[in-house]
Amino acid sequence: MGVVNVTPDSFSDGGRWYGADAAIAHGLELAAQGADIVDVGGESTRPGAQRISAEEELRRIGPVVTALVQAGLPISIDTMRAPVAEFALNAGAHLVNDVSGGLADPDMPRLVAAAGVSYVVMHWRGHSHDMYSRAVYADVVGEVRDELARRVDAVVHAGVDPGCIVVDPGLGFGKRPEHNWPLLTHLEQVGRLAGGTFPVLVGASRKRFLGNLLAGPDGTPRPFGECDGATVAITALAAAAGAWCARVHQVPLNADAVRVAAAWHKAAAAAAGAADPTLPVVRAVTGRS
Ligand code: PMM
Repeated sequence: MGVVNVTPDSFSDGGRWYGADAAIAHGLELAAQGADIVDVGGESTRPGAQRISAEEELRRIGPVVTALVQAGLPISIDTMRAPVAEFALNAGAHLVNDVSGGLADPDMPRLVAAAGVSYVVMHWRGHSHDMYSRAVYADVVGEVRDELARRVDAVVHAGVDPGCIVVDPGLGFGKRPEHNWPLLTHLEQVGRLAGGTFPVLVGASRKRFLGNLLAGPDGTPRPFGECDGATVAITALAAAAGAWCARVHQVPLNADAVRVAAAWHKAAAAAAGAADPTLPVVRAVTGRS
């Protein structure tokens, strides 16, 4: 999944694709580079971000979603707001990526259910302006799984087909570096919830915990744009562990990493005498494997 942030202030690429023309060109470029899905968002969720109005969010994403759908790309709309998702779905978007997992706008699960599209339900404890105040866990994997399971129950109760649900541990959202790493090493458990087993999306790309990991000798975090190698490593490890999707800013090397992981899976399964475990990379969105 390639990211198009139509925002002036996203933490790693804020402002680069802010105008509609630049954002549309970038979406087309990501698809040409191998993205199976292009994720379009108009509201920054960087730590400390204040919310923008629904009108402003629509103004940012409207022409971009419309043009990329018309170009035939599978489009995901990254929004917490039902009216924004509704616009995108009417324009032909294929997937709703809701970082609040249906908590921010109670109308969202019903809207997604009625549209019958795929729904990314991310683990989230509250809006970005004070998200770190909620980054308190005794057992991060257990608590994220319990809270995700409750959100999955709620959206299924609202009518969403469980077969359309993708879950996401929400790396960096109300989580400090020491919380992100155990989630990454337990992706299979994150997808295996009380209500069933769900595809998992991983959003590690250029996040602060990678900059911290790669800090210089004086402790200065590595700048966001220089964390793509670490992102590719996470994509390979996550895909080899069975993740369904990696949401990334820089597509070419991450697309290669996904292909390496698929070959790795296939060879491991052949050696074990099991059936070909071809990863369901885009089936839930496009009907294709
Ligand atoms: N992270 C960001 C935005 N949207 N969506 C999902 N499903 N998972 C994520 O981890 C996620 C997301 C924030 O990153 P960005 O501002 O660099 O795009």
